[in-house]
Amino acid sequence: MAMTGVLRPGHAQIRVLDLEEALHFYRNVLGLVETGKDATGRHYFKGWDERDHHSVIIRQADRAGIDFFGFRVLDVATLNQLEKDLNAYGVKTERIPAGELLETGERVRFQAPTGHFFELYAEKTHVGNGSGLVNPAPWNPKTAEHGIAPIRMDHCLLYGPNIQANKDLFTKVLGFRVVEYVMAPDGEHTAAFFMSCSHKAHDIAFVEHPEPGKLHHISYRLESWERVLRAADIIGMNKVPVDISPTRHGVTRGTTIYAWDPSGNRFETFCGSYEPYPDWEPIKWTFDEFGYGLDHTTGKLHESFLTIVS
Ligand code: M3P
Ligand code: FE
Repeated sequence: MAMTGVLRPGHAQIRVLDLEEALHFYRNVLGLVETGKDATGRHYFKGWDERDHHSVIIRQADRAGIDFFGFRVLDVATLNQLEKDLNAYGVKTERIPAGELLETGERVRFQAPTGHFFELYAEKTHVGNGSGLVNPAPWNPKTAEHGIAPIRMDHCLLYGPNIQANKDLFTKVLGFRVVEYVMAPDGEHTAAFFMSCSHKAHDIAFVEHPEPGKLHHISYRLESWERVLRAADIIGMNKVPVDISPTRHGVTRGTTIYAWDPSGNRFETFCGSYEPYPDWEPIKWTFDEFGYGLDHTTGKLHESFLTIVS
């Protein structure tokens, strides 16, 4: 399938309460690769198999949560066109100059109806995964074995009001499609949308929630279920607070763990899922079976998962 327009999740800027504690966690427990620090004190990270300069930025602040989530688009012409399309749809945009984030080109920022800030950008320095582009080794023990060591930042799940309007914006203007959705208990409204701009089961998901702009989780992809269980060992060895221990989701069929960084930002380590084609019909979950959508082993509607956000 051709991939044009919005290509993929590119970066998330996360607020942390104690920078030193967060640095230890992101470097050594989650095991991201640190790629830079800027003049404002922000630290930059990537998963070991990512090729762009960074995908996770952390910033010290007095409350946890997410500042913005960025998507890489095909090229500068696409960026300019998508900005025009957003404006024509009635969404105001702001240009953030190139270099404001290290090694990143100009960004187009907008606020979605759920209150979250999103950015589109076309350029970020390609730093590679350390194995080069000629006869590469499959993995590098320095980066792929240190901590949980996800291959990439994969997607996020965000909580806020008006998810139907977000779904319209992302599908009508940004080229996303709904892959799965969850009905509310009333059987009429939608409680969650899982949407893709690619071959993945989801690149972003939204859950209806009264407070705007909230982060439910940033998800990191691992290569296998064994790696998810290895992540569980590392989580236990470091006494990381856990929300849901290893299980499978019914929704999108990933195998997963949910836990919290030291500031209370939930993260997910997952693998699996499936690769939907663009012509596939979306999958619907009714609320009475949603426990199995969330945790397919127990069918349990984990209260903490449904209510705790940062
Ligand atoms: C994921 C995922 C829910 C399922 C969430 C699924 C809200 O986070 O990565 O597949 O039930
Ligand atoms: Fe997820």
